[in-house]
Amino acid sequence: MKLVVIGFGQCGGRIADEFARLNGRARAQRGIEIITGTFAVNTDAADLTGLSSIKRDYQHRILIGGRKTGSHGVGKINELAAEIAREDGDKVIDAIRTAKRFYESDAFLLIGGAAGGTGSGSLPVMTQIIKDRYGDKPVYNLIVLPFEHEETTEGRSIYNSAICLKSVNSVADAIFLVDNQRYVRKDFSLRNNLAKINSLIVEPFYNLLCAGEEKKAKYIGAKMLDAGDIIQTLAGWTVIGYGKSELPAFRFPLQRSRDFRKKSTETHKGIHAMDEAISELSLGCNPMDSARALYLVSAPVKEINMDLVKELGDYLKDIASKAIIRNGDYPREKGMLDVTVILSELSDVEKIRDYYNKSASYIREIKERQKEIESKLRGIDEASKDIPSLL
Ligand SMILES: Nc1nc2c(ncn2[C@@H]2O[C@H](COP(=O)(O)OP(=O)(O)OP(=O)(O)O)[C@@H](O)[C@H]2O)c(=O)[nH]1
Ligand SMILES: [Mg+2]
Repeated sequence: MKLVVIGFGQCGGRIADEFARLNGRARAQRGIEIITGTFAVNTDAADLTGLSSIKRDYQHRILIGGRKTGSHGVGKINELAAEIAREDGDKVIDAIRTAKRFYESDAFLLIGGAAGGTGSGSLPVMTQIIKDRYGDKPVYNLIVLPFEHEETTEGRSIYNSAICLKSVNSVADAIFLVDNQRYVRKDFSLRNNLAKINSLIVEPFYNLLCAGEEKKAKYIGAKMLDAGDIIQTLAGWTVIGYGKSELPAFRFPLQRSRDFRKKSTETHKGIHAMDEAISELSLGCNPMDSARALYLVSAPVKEINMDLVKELGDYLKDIASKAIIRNGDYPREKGMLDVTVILSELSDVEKIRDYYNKSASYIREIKERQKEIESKLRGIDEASKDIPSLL
């Protein structure tokens, strides 16, 4: 599957930059292109300069709202970013249109952080503009949810996230939800290592996007997973996960796959990888709430057999029993067996419900505070009424 990737704001831009590197890796290791164009859009010129893999010209690093913000960002005011995106959206469309291999793209992926200003505000508006313009291609979002410490120290983080999520839900074809806090849970040192988190966020997309673009017969699986399968799977709230099992570097020739013991070891390793993929999903959710799911197993050709694929299918069916499950195998990996899982069309996501509820009380609180300020100001005005003014 080939994507057009566009990152908004600092978070979105950096993750898009990571996707540009992913495409470089696919090209160098496998001779495959998985991305037809990578762009970063920001109201902050310095953030655009800080990227490394996205092309440096103004058609790929796109500055919007320069006049309104002095090119210094919108300082968390996502309403302002939404307004700027409506005014400057054409700049982004022009850039996409001029990308050389745009016509080969299967879908768009728009990325941004929900809690900031630029990404949170411009991404929903640009999703709508791109959807109106290119009705025939799905438009997907990847939305990064804030760390816990951001939620507790800054009310605006939750409020911005709620607005962003509600807005994209009505326009995007599917929304990948990625919770920053999940990566810290795994390894606390990651809290300060955004680059590492970004590479973990992007990793599950590697085999997923490569599998359907594979040209060499020996790397095409018994059941190839292509863009059609992915597009059929993706709808609404979506999470993605990735897990792997290392394989022994060398095996004696006697241990052929016909050996039943080896087969069961492979299955065991496959289940281990899938278990990891499910427990490391990009956002915590209940798999039972998913209506569509997908898994892709990738390993050296000798390690993939139908038993393994079937066992993995049974395993996923057990925990996501209401989902239509699509699958594929990709005999490409070396030295490991990995599993990518997508759970899509989630009917409930606790975290999102939580954002909506908390924001509703935040809005009430802000209104109260505003009233209090106004009444105090009236008091001062009242006290000054007999004082002459120089103006
Ligand atoms: N995973 C990840 N999260 C990031 C990164 N940069 C920022 N964030 C998160 O994104 C949110 C802030 O959004 P930013 O992208 O910095 O904000 P922005 O869209 O540039 O908006 P303004 O700076 O307010 O104009 C916070 O929740 C951060 O934790 C990143 O590189 N990776
Ligand atoms: Mg910024």
